[in-house]
Amino acid sequence: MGLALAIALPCLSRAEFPTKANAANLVLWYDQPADKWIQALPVGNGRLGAMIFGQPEHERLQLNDVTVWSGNPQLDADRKDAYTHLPEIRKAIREKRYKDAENLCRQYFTSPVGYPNSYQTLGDLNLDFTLPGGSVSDYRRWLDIGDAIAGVQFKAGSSQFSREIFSSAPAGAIVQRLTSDRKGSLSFKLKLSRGQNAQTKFVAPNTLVMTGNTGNTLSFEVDVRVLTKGGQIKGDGDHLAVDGADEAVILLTAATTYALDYDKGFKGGDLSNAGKQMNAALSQGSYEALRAAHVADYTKYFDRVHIDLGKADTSKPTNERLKSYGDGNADPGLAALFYQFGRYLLISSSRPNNPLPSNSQGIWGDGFDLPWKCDYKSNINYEMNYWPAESSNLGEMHLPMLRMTKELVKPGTKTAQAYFGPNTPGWVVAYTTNAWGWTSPGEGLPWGVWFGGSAWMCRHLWEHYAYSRDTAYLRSIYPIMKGAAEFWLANLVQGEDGKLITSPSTSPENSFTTDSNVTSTVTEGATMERAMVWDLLDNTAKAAKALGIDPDFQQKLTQARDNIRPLQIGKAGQLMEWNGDWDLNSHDMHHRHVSHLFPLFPGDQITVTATPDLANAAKKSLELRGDDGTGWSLAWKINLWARLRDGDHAHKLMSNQLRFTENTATVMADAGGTYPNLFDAHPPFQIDGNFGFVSGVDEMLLQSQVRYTDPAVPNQDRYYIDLLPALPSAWPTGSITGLRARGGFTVDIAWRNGTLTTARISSASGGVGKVRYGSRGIDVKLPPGGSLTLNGSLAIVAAK
Ligand code: FUC
Repeated sequence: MGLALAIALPCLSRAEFPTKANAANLVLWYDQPADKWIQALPVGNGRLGAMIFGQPEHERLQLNDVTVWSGNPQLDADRKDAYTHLPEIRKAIREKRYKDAENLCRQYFTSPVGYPNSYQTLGDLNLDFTLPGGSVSDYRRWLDIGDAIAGVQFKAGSSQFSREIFSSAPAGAIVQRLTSDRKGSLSFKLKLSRGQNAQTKFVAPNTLVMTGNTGNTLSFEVDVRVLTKGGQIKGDGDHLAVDGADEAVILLTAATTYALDYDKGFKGGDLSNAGKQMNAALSQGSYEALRAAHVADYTKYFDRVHIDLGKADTSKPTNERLKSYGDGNADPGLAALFYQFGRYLLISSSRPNNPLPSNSQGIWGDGFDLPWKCDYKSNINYEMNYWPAESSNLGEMHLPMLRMTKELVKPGTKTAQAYFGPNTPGWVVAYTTNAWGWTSPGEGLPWGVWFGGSAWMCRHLWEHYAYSRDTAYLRSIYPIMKGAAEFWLANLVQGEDGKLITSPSTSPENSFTTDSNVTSTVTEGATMERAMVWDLLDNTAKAAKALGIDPDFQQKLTQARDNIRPLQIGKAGQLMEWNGDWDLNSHDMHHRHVSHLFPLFPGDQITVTATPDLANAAKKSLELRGDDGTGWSLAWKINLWARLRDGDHAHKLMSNQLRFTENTATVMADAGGTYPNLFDAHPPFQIDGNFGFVSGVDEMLLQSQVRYTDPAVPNQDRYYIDLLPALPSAWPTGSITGLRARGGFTVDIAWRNGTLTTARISSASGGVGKVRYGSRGIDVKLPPGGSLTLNGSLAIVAAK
């Protein structure tokens, strides 16, 4: 309290932040304040976030905390006797009475309770300034993703005003500094509020404290403290006022009672942490110290990857630049900025110790009932958030998701037994989850009845090992994978051809029409579920092998995997989505979900080298789906075209995703794009598209999913490292450093005129793999800390 922050005044012009080679292309900037939320700029420390509007007179920071969810745990969301209806559902499907099967599923295989709980806003911090007379001029606001600091600068009358804002992970606080070039000219009223269930009180001499709750389970506290140089602070009721200060620093901390702990009813967080964190932030001694600690903490992650895709038109405000990209003006730098912005968003919404993972809006959501509850939709959206975590060198940001998966085992065991029988082993997650450990199906069709969530989440558990080679980690999560696999080993059924399939089965949110013109959503053996179970059994077997354990179980896994009905090619040459060749009968050929292409990406069952016929079929399916979609759908297609090694087609999808839009209505098809603040538009805002884009760029420049067996160590999974597998002609010259490849590698790549010039492969842990480029290849075996530099012909030019 009363700490005098020594505030030196670094000039806030862009030239002051030359920390990176292409520093100017790491800045989102605008010459107007934000009027709408989709124009405001996000900061976040993983848990605590703000959207900054940058209004000169009436500034608003819309606040979020990743744990602020409405309602209470819904521990009894399963239909207890659902399993007793499983035989009749399966029978109806086998007898091809698909409408009956759908009705039975709706009646008996959904959840009997509603799904009302939503992620919510934490509130608003409003600053109402008394500005000197005269008009506002020379306005600029920005977000520098190179150091994760936002700023606002303008003149009012003849005085210059500046603001710097960041959300610091080491301090656990949002920090804001206000300065002016004229002494005593900072006067403002500060208000901390929330539209529901909260009260604010002034605590003398300089603090506001807001407390409240979102229901019976979760309470929160937000503390705001103002430190000034010069001037006076007065408080009154629920606000405080600063009069005539030279400078001000505003610190904001928050805490909630939430804990990711199913056994404790998701309680255990301590509200006193808000005050403790405030004291810890104050003990840093100065604004500069807080800022330096924040920048050091953030850049240790962000600076791992640098990307240069060519010309970057940084002269225009970002919203204009985005519009002009859509006009066809070549600005590959915008794709590079959008790529790095996605990495920024992941670091800012999913720090390693986050109490919850990044949700469908990351941590940024304004409202009390957010779109689709802003939850963790496991039929694509949740996983897409984490597609770039490993490949773009942010493996630690994956951890909140991996911890959440562990926490779903107990409720998922209940769901497995309720729907598949009391003796069913293992655990399962259906179409979504949330902060309260939801694992049940939904209350309706077509989204609700789909049981692929656990398999897809386990792919992420495995991938963290595939990239990190951390065997102790693998040992710790293996039982979770094993449980998910045991569930499916017990619940696969034999199809008419004797092959293993799932039943009932859906292809997320899509419907089929049979040749006899019956339209339904429920069948058996839909391609995606078969592919996801294949993937789960395959990854679990690889995990057991790598750990050298469970030989009998390994055999069971691989036997069942090899007995799953193979992927099928239909009459149009497409990869069949259903258990019948019905794709061409569809009433919605361009459906946004491309679920049956899971085995191409993110799965690895289809590769252009090992299964070229299936890859061609996947290509046909993609063509049938078309090049439009919702934001995340476009992003998925970028990754799929990259896996098909068609860089130009992937780039076309990127351009579609980088379409300027301000549409925030819910549109289910073909309106995907990008908002002025570079948030992805489903529409409405959904962050999955931002993350899917990052992964798409990674897949265009580097792939490492194709496996080979090393006869010397057959138990170890080994990978080809494919350089520039889908380089588009729009990026003739460029470089990327710091990408990660499976097998424990870090890869730097440079190219010129569309051709590889240099690649540097290094490995902290030591690693063995095969590097490929075009028709050339080279075996790589690196000791811990070793590296190899190759030229464009893959000849070794340096080794360490
Ligand atoms: C699934 C998708 C929708 C949306 C929602 C959050 O239901 O089909 O397009 O992304 O999740």
